[in-house]
Order: sequence, then C-alpha cells, then structure tokens
Amino acid sequence: MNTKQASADELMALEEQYGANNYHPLPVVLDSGEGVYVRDVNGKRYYDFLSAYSAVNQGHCHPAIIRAMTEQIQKLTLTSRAFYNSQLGKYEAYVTRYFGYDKVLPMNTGAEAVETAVKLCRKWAYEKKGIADGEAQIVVCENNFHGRTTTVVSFSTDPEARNHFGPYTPGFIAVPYNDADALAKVFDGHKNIAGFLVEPIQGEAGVFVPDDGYLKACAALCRTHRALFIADEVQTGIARTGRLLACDYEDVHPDILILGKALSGGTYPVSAVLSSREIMDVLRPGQHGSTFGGNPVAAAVAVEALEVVRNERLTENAFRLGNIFREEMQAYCARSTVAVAVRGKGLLNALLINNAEKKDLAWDVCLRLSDNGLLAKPTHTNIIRFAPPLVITEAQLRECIDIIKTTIAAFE
Ligand code: IF1
Repeated sequence: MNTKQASADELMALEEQYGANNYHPLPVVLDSGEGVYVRDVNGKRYYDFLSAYSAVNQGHCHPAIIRAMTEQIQKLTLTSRAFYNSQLGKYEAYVTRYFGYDKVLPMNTGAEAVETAVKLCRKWAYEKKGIADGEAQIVVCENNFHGRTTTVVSFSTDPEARNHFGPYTPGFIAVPYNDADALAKVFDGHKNIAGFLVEPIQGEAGVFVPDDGYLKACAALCRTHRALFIADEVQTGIARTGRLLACDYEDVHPDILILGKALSGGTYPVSAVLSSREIMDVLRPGQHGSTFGGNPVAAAVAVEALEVVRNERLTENAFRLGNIFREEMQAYCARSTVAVAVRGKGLLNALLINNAEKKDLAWDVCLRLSDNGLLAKPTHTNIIRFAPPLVITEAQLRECIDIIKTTIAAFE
C-alpha cells in the first residue's frame, strides 16, 4: 500500500480480506472526529449518533482528555501493579468519591469489569454470606448484554451471542426483565442466590426502559435476601441517560457498580468495578487483576473524562435534549407508517421501525441517514439506536431531528 490515502473501497477490502468478519459495518470509513462530528476518508462530515455505543459521551477527541492523555503517555504508560504509580491513587480517590463508594477495582474493558463483578459477588457469597463453595447462583435478565467473554455469553439468552461457544459457565439463572415478581420467585425458590446483575436500561436489546420502580423493587429484594444488587452501567452510566447513573432515577445505590466506555471519553479502554470496603476486601493480593488494569494513562484519562462530564454539565444537557428528541420523534411517529415509536432516557434513545413489508428497512434507513450526514446503526433488525455525544447543542440536535425526519419521509 503506497503512502497516498487509500480509498474507502481499498480500506474496506483490506478489512474484508485480512480481518475477522465478526462485524457488519455500514460502508463508511471514518478517519477523524471532533465533538459530535466524524469525517470519512473523503472528508465528508457526519453527525455521530452512535458515539461508539456511548463511549464517546464527551465528544470525539475532547481536547482536555487528549491533553491529559498526551501528557501522561509521554511520561509513563505502564508499570504493571507490581509497583505503585503516581496516577492510580489519585484516580481511585477521585472516582470513589465521584460515585459514592469506598473502593474501586480498575480494569480495562466492560466485559472484564463484568467478569470481575461476577468473581467478586461469588467470593463475597462464600466468605461473607456463607453460601457453600461452588454453589452461588447469580440472577441475570433475559435479553441481557454484558459483553462477549465465555462466562458472560454463558448467561446470555441471545442465540447469536451464545451458540457454539460452550461448554458454558454454570451458576446463572435468567428471569424476565422488568418483572420484580419473577426475581422474588427466584429468591423464594433458591437459597444460594449471591447477586442480581442488571442493566438499568437494556441497551443492546433495543433500549428497553423498565417501568418506574423496577430497579428499586429489585434492590429491595436483594437487600431482604442479602444478595448483591449489581448494576451494569457500562452503557447507561456517566450521564448518558440524563442522570449521572441510570440507577439515580430510582435512588438505587448498587452494591456493585460496573462502569466502562465513557469512563475514558472513548480515548482508551478504561473500566471499573466500585463497591463497599466490606465487599471489595474479600479480594486479597494475587486473587485478581490484569496487566493494564489501573495503568497511569487510564488513571489520568479517567479523571479528566469525569471532570469534563461535571464541568460541561453533560448530565443536564442529556436530560434536557433527550426530552426534546423524544417529544419531536413521538410526534413524527404519530403520523408515520415507517417510524412506530421512540423510547429511551436522556440521550440514549431508540426508534422502532415498521419492517413488516421490508425486513431490512432499518438498515436501508441507516444507509440513507449516512448519505444525509448522520451515522446510526440498527440493533435487532428493526430498532435504530440514536445516541449522540452528550456535548451536542440544541441547535445541532434539532438539525439532526430534521435529518432523521426527512430521511424517514423518503421511505413513507
Ligand atoms: C460490540 C452491543 C452495546 C455493554 C454493557 C458490558 C459491555 C457492553 C451494558 C461490554 C458493551 C458494546 C460491545 C460492542 C457494541 C456495544 C453494544 F451492541 F454489543 F451490545 F453497546 F449495546 N455491558 N457493549 O453495552 O463492554 O467489553 O465491549 O468494553 O461487542 O460490538 P466491552
């Protein structure tokens, strides 16, 4: 490949030939990003309405985060946890205070943080709750998405995510989402329940927002039965839904909180598991960790990424603009034969497409949206997720609403 900028087709062909085919991307080859915008290799500018699945809440290449990263990355990138480093303690103090916890276990990807939470919950169950070793059960929800590792897909109910990856890790019970009675029945029927793992809003499943009170009812059941309420806020956390955490809508304080994605503003893999001292202290030296977990770059970046959320009032912005988005799109759905309904909280929203006549209509709409300068992608065939960076302005949002309406109108 010579040094001239390879064409979009050449670059897509390289991925097709040399890359594992575990994705089906839209035919757009992105090359740069700034705030709510990304540009492809031909210089075409798009509004990014996926935000790397809520990792880029602070906007692409946020200057303050890039500055923090650039400074640290030229100084010290990785020491392993065999030694202390000058950034980790400051980050641990900052992030635990920020979310109201005693302790944090730093990891890298969301799935690693979920795996960490599962291990922590099980060990707490054996050493503090007194469940017989190896007998702990963790309740999960049907249609969950918590990552792609083999233990995590062991408790997935999605055949696409789970099939042919066995043998599976045992010790999980699936209940219907948004049904606290179903969780109550599991507690009544089993004595070895260690915890309940839940997404406050099911993102991948299609932005399913549970009824008001669902999280609170489940947290109360966990307290009554001395099981840990584990919230996976990898996608819903860090201001995305219009509150710092989606659990904040119900004043639920998870026993174990899982964060990722926007913890670094999309600049670096940073995830975290936060909990109380009583729970976290069941992990002793040598019992868990990772090479990059807690590295100085991740620590410096995460502090800055969280500062941006606070300083730029991204939570309030997501709340206010999310209401505008749903109000405008609901009005459009009322008179549309294509767009059926919109649902979500803050700037995590999804539009249901009527694909009765054409199965892949949502995909076609997304292709046309990209032609019209807005990037979004369907999930589960007929649901289009709309999740722009939380730095979007009202004027930009209204422009994007117009783009979405005009694009869909062409399919009516
Ligand atoms: C892909 C989905 C979203 C997550 C929740 C843990 C993780 C995720 C609630 C794991 C990750 C990502 C994975 C990414 C696409 C995206 C995704 F479509 F796959 F399901 F957001 F909905 N908990 N979600 O949403 O975090 O290990 O990826 O850092 O697999 O393509 P990760």
